[in-house]
This record gives sequence, structure tokens and C-alpha cells, in this order.
Amino acid sequence: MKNLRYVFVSLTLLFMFGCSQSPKELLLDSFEGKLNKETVDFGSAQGSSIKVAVDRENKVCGEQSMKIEYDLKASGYMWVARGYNLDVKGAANWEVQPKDIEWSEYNSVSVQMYGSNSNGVIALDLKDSGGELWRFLIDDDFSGWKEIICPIGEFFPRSDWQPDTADKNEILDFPVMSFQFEPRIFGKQAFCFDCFKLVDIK
Ligand SMILES: [Ca+2]
Ligand SMILES: [Ca+2]
Repeated sequence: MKNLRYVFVSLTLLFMFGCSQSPKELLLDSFEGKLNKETVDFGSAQGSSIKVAVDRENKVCGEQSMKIEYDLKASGYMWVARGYNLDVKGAANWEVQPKDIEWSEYNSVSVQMYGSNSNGVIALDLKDSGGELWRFLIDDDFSGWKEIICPIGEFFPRSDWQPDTADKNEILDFPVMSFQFEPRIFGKQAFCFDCFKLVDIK
């Protein structure tokens, strides 16, 4: 009996200790289900082209990741967005709605990216509740999957372009309503993304 009690106390302590050690995180988007023009807000301009597809071979969370394949011209641009208040209403498909998230409990965004070691840059934008776009630059200087930690404090308001309707107050107003990837690597490229999370990194 004494031994059993010892085991129980040990397990309880292990559980409590284990929980306190694991970083707090919240999965927002694992890119599951159909990924198409109905569920992803994506497009390109000025001679560039982009395709969005499911990749069931390359994945980190769940059953699949989101694969983008594109051809970016030097004068072109493109975007791939998921979240709320976008033109594509079906892209509002996070695991948790923005208004239900305790944003103050997290200090970073985390995303898994399958890199191609091109030494180029992929921009990750957050659109705040006033429609203002905030940018973080991800270096594609690795091959295969890597978790990219993007501290929210390191996002900066985009100076190259903002939506006409945005409240350009240079304050990151919560809740964040959507995120988008904008590759800045020219030519033909392919990337996969998975496990878009909020995390609290100490
Ligand atoms: Ca997934
Ligand atoms: Ca703002």
C-alpha cells in the first residue's frame, strides 16, 4: 500500500512537473481538408502564377500539409492567406476563432516550413483587427522541415503596401484576423507549410 501511495505521489508530481515544463501553445491551422479556391485566399499578379495543393506525403501535423507551387516574375507578387474577413469566406477555417483566443498569453507565432535552401525570403504577414498588415521575414536557408518561431514583437507594419481600408495606426491590434505567406523568391519554387500555432516562448 505504501508503495502504491509512493507511485501515485510520484506520478502526480511527474505530471505537474511535466505540464509546467511544456511550452504553452495553441494550434490555429493544420491545413487539413480541402485546399482550393474555396478554402484558401490565394492569387498572383503580373505574369506570375501559383497553385495550392494538399501534400499527404510531406506533413508534420495531422494528415497533410499545404503545398504551394509557383512561378514568380521579378515584377510580380503573390499571396496565400487563411483566416477571417478575407475575400474567400471559406478560408475562415482556423481551429479556434480569433475572438476566442487569449492573445496576451502568447508571444510568438510558430509555423512548420519545408525549405528548399534557396537563400531567399518568404514573408509571413499577420493582418490585425484594423486590417493592417504586419510582416516577418523567413529565411529559406535550410532543407526539409523546420519549425520557424516568429516573435510577435518582431513583426513590423508593411511600408510597401497596405489595404486602402486598413487603419494604418502602426499598432498591432488584436485579435489578428488572418495570416498570409508572400514568397519573395523569384522563379519556380515549391514549399510546404504545416502546424500554424501560437506559442509562448520563455
Ligand atoms: Ca496538417
Ligand atoms: Ca493596427
